[in-house]
Amino acid sequence: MPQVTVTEQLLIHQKESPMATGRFTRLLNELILSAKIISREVNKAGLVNVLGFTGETNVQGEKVKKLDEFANSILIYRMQRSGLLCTISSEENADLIQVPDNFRRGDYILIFDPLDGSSNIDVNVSIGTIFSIFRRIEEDGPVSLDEVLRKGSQQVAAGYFLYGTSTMMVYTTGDGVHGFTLDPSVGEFLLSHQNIKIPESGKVYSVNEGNYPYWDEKTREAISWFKSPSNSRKKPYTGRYIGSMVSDFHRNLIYGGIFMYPKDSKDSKLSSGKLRLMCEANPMAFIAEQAGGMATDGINRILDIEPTELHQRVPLFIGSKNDVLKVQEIYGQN
Ligand code: AHM
Ligand code: MG
Repeated sequence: MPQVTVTEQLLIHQKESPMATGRFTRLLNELILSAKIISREVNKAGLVNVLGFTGETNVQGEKVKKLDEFANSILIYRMQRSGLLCTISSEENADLIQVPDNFRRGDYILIFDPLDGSSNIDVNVSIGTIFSIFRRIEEDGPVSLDEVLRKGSQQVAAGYFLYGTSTMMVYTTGDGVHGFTLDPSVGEFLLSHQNIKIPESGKVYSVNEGNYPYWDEKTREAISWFKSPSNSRKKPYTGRYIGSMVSDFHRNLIYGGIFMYPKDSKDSKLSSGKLRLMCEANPMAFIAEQAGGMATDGINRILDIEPTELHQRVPLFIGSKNDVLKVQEIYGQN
């Protein structure tokens, strides 16, 4: 059977798009190369001295793991030199990362979470890299924060790399969702999941139920619905929670289901949810919608939220359409 590499797929897509210049394809190829390097390090993490904390604290007040730092620096290093970006934003950096004057600037904006689910690194559980790409509106000049704070519906591409039992890349450019699996023997991502569609209703709910005491009544009601034998399935959903959004989302994307990270009152800093709108919720929401699913904060479509801060947090309900609609219905009731 002929096997299509991700680069071939991107080139085919590029030929079909009259606006395409090849720069976008090169940008994705730079991301792919970075992910291959990260994947290699993740795979040997237990063998060399890359596990554990660096001793530093990142912008979110979390301890930085060594692999996070490695993934972040690889992505920044390659992307700054790509000549394709005008600015970069990482979950690990407080401010925008500018392209130094001695490198060429392009017209794309890249936002990423270098290693999502990092609390799982030391225990050999799947983690991932998430990316979101916008095109610059202004023609030239320095990039302001306002140019970056845009609704997710304006993304031109989004995706993730999942470092699991295999390394996978799943992405969308607004023309469906495609999945590729890294064949380590040839070092290429090969098309393994063409035009992924999420089932309309799922059988799985994914949420950190340890937060139950900190949820409001509506949230408790919504989650209880999935566990109830009298829900629309007439039997409780199966609970699956890895604690690594890329992995939880990916499973639900393929099998159907809903991933939830509601707001809670556990920590006042996280009172509007834990996950970040721009580097986590937006790219996943773009993929979910392109696969026929939905993503909301309980009330609003994620992709319609106007960000006011780079590291803004948001409640997230994402996955199969009917499951997300159910949550919206419960939040919408008086
Ligand atoms: P991170 O980007 O610091 O890894 O945090 C995001 C992760 C998600 O992958 C996951 O869904 C969530 O945090 C898990 O949080 P919790 O441990 O509170 O359930
Ligand atoms: Mg993250």
